[in-house]
Amino acid sequence: MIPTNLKKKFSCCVLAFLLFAVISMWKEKKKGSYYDPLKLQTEKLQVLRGLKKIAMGPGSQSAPSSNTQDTHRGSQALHSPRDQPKTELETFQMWSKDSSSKNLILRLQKIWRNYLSLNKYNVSYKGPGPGVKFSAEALLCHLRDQVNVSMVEATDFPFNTSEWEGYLPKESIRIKAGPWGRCAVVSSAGSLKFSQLGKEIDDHDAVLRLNGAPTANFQQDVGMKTTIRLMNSQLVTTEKNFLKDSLYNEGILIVWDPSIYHSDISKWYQKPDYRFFDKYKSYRRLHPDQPFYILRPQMPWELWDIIQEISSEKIQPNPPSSGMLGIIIMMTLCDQVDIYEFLPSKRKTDLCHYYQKFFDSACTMGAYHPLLFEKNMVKYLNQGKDKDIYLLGKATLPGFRSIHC
Ligand code: NCC
Repeated sequence: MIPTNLKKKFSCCVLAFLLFAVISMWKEKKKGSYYDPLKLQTEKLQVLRGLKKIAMGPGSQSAPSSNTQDTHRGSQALHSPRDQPKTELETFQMWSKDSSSKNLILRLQKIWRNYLSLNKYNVSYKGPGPGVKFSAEALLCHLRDQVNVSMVEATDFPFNTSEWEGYLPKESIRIKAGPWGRCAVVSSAGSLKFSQLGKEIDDHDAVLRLNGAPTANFQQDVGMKTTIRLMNSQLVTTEKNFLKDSLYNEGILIVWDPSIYHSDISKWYQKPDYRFFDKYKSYRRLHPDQPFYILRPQMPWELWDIIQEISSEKIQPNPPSSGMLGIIIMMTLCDQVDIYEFLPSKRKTDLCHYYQKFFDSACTMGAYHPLLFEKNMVKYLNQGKDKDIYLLGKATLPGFRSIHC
C-alpha cells in the first residue's frame, strides 16, 4: 500500500515533467525547427492523455467523457487512415511500372503477338534479360552510357557525297540546343485536352513536341513554345502540307526513321522505312536557316535493347515511339525533364490526340510501338509525385548531366 502523500508527490512530479515537455516542444516549434505536423499532433495527444491519466490517479480508467471521445477519435484518424473514406487519388488506377501484355485488351494483345511473329526489322536481341532488375540510378546510368543520342553528320557516308553537299546543318545539335535547366516533353495524348497545362508547359526552358502536334488553338492546354519538334519519317514523307504548314517553321527539327535492327547508316540509307530524303532536301532549300537534323538510325535500337532487357516479356520488335525517343533526347540536353500525359492522368481517355477526333486505346497502350513497356520504364524512373501524374499527367526524369554514375 503506497501512502497517499507519496502518491500525490509522485503525481505532481510527473505532471511538472510533462508540462515541461509540452513547453519545450512548443518552443522548438516556434524556433522554426521542422516538425511533421501529424507527428506533433500525435505527440501532443499522447502527452494530454498521459496528463489526464495521472490527474485521475494510478490504475484509473478514462471515463467516456465527450472530451476523451474527441481525443480518441482524433488519434484514431491519425493512426488508422485506412478507416477514412478513400481519396480520389487512392482509388485512381495509376500506371503500374509492372504493366504487362495481359493488361491489354484482347485486340491489342493480338496485335502485339502478330508483331512478334512478323519481326519486320529482323530483330535478333542477344543481350541480357528479359526482366533484368536495375536500381533506378543504375538504369539511368545504363541509358546514358548505352544510348548514343547523336545526329547523322556530313562526314557519314553517303551524306558526304556531292548529292548531299550543303544539306545537313553545319553545326552540331549540341551547339544549337541546350544545355537547358528544366525541359518539357509534350506527348500528343487526347488527355491533354481541357488540361489547362499551357502556362505550366511554357514555363520550361525548352519544350519538345512531336510530329504534327499543333499549338495554335490549343495554347491553354499545351502552351505555345516549341523548341524542338521530333518527327517520324512517315509524317515527313506522306504529310501533304509538310512543306507548306507554318507549324513546322518554329524551333529545331529532328526526323527519325526506323532502320533494320542495328544496321549502320549506309545500309539504312539503302533501305529506309520511308524514303524521306527528297522531302528533307526540299524543306532545307525552303528553310536553309532552320536547324533540321536526322537522328542517327542506331539510336532507337540502342534504346529498344534496354527496354527489352528490363521488361519481363518480349516487347514488340519495332522501334520505340517518337515520344520515348524525345524523352531520351531531352535527357541529354536538360537537367530535368517533365513529361506530360505520357503516363495518363485522371483525364485518361481513348481520344488518340488532343487535336483530332479519333478514338483508339492503342494510341495510349501501344500497338506497333512497345509503348506499354516504355511507360513502365518511365514510371519506374519517375522522380515526381504520384499526385502530379494524377492531376497533371506529369512524370519527372533527371537529365543525364544531373546523375552520378
Ligand atoms: O501519335 P503520335 O505518335 O504522333 O504521338 C506522339 C507521341 O505521343 C505519345 N502518345 C500519343 C498519344 C497517346 N494517346 N498517348 C501517348 O503517349 C507517344 O509517345 C507518341 O509517340 C509516333 O510515335 O511517331 C506516332 O506517330 C503517329 C503518326 O505517324 C504521326 O502522328 C504522324 O501522323 C503514329 N500513328 C499512325 O501511324 C496512325 C503512331 O502510331 C505513333
